[in-house]
Amino acid sequence: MPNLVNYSTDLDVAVLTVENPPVNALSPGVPEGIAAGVAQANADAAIRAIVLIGGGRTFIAGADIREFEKIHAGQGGGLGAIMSLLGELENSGKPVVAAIHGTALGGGLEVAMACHYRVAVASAQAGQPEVKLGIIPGGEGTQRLPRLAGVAAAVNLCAFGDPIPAAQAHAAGIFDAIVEGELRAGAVEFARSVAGTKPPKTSERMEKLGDAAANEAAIAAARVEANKRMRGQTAPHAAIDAVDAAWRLPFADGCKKEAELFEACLKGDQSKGLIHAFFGERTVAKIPGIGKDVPVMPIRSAAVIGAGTMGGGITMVYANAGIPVRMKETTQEALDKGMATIRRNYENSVKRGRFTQEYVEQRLALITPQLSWDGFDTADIVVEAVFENMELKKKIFAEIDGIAKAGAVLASNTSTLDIDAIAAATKRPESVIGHHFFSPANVMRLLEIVRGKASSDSVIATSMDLAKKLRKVGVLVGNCRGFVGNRMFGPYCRESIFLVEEGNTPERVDGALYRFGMAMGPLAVQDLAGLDVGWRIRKEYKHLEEAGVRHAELDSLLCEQGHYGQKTGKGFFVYDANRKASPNVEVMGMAASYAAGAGIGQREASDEEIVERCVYALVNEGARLLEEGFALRSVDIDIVYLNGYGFPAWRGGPMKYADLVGLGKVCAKIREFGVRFGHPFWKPAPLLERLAAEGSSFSAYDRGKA
Ligand code: 3H9
Repeated sequence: MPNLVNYSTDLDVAVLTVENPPVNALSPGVPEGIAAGVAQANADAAIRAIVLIGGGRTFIAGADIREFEKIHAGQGGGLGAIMSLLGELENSGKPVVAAIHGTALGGGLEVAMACHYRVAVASAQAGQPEVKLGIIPGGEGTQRLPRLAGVAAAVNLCAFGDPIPAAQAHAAGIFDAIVEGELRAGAVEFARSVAGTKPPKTSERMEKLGDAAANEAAIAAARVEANKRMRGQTAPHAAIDAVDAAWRLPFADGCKKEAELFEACLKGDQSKGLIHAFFGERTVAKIPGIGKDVPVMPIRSAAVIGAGTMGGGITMVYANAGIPVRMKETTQEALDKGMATIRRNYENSVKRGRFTQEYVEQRLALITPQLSWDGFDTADIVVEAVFENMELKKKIFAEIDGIAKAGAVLASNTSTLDIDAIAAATKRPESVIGHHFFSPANVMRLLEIVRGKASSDSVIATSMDLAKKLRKVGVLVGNCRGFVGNRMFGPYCRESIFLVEEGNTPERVDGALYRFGMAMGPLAVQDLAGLDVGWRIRKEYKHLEEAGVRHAELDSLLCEQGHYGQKTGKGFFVYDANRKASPNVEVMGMAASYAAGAGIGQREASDEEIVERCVYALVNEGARLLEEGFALRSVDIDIVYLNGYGFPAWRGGPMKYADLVGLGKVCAKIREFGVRFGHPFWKPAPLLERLAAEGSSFSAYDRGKA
């Protein structure tokens, strides 16, 4: 086993330094190394106290999440050494002081709480983020944390998973002291000050456990909050149950309860989905063939063309990242309107407490609204965000080509158009790339980075790096109609509309998908995006439609009557002045008369059928994208759907969900739909068919490509 814990001494204090970069996770060898260090220090008469510290950028950031993946895959992986370490630390005859910088998270905080004291630098953070991985603290954290911080603070940390800064952890009683200056020296000094005293055991502390009435109120409040903030997730409730046990049961029994709950969560599909999402978010940043040697251009200034919904949102994204940004429009009126919207958005953020007034002023100062091309010749990136029209975009790119400096990134925010055709309007197609932001751009985390056939490696690497700086999740996709997200969204929406045409109310269809976990139902999303968008595109591509194949028609019928969704107050739903939706009583009548004319049978679909038709439509198109190479890996598709389309993270994304259902079952159902509906699109994608026949999965396919 490699030596992952370094033992050194500072006179009478032993210092155990965890050296397991990048985040000092408790990988196999780390708990054993710490335990060995504690034993060595206890056996050495010259040592009077022990400091546990992390080497590099952080204290221990938790258990090694790869071990959970191994457990999920039935490939071993164990936590036994962590569990025995906790007892060995607490039972050490010589006091152990955890010295914390960076992040003490999950198992890292649990190890620190099993130590006798915790000291931290002011910039440190502490947290139990396990619920974000679909599990709960499994290293006795739900039992020790309430003993240090009280039930109310502990239940919030364990149920919602957000870390807290050192000052708050100190005030709560989790940290004993904040160290000014150098951490190691401060921790050694602290350790020396407690050497020779009886080490206090957190498990034996009772003074913070409070009274029944207050604890019950805190637990009940956390449950209400969990239902609101983490709808559909089981881990937050399991975490609440475990913390509840801490004040009701003796420590050992509480730990047993925690272990049962932890085990149940770890075995469940939600942890598989969330752990897939955790690694997925990091995997998408890795582009095969584009290594660290590819130069990344620094983006210090930006220029955006268009001050509409997208242009304004993108401008805010740059300003929020501290990058000075010019925003150009063609008329003063449009420019003023765009700036007014930006100001209003910022004001709302201040009202909601998201930003301070001072922060907003600083961001606004970074934005230069203008009608001219001034400064476009020095910008490191030019982002086009005008109306979705190819001729207009080509004209603008030809214009930018004549102005932008050599080497500048030229990005289009198109959501459907051909990047290669846009790039061909310039004499430098290698500099052109798609940056497809999702509306509202300043809120949605997804950025589809669309690679044209000429986009240079450096422009791709720069875009991926920039995404991170803009606090977006950048996913590299290929250049096909709709790219990854919207190409899949088409079949998903089609099925939702078909279901209404077959006699299911929009409330039923959206309700089933909302209960599945989608942030919004597909019909409400279409109302939000504007039904006219799809209607116009459909008219433009009418010539490509296959004769005799059923198409969703109800959205077009609504548009023909002037109902475009939220923007006109009516679509699949009716909207009041506050955009609150209620049923549109006219929809079912329209659906019935259309269906009668088109010979579409009326039948009520179960929740199961609604979910299967809509979600498997996503999966099947996803499989095609994967096979055609427009998505690099299935996990890229999942990350697109989790961050841009409100797919529930605890289901892992559409492709992971299909893996969890079993590709054999998904494929059989798609074939069954094919027989039942006779539509050519209900034909399993060849890749799906092959993987299903092999008993394989999309995740295994990804691993094969890695
Ligand atoms: C737990 O502790 C359960 C216990 O209760 C049970 C005890 C019995 N394991 O995010 P970054 C990798 S559950 C394995 O880019 P940053 C990550 O994949 C755990 N790997 O850096 C990436 O790899 P790569 C509770 C991990 O500076 C690299 O490290 N803890 C782990 O932006 C850098 O990561 C958590 O949930 C891990 N625990 O952010 C903390 N953590 O380079 C999860 C990271 O190959 N981690 N990696 O792509 C985080 O939140 C962030 O990584 C952190 C650093 C804030 C620490």
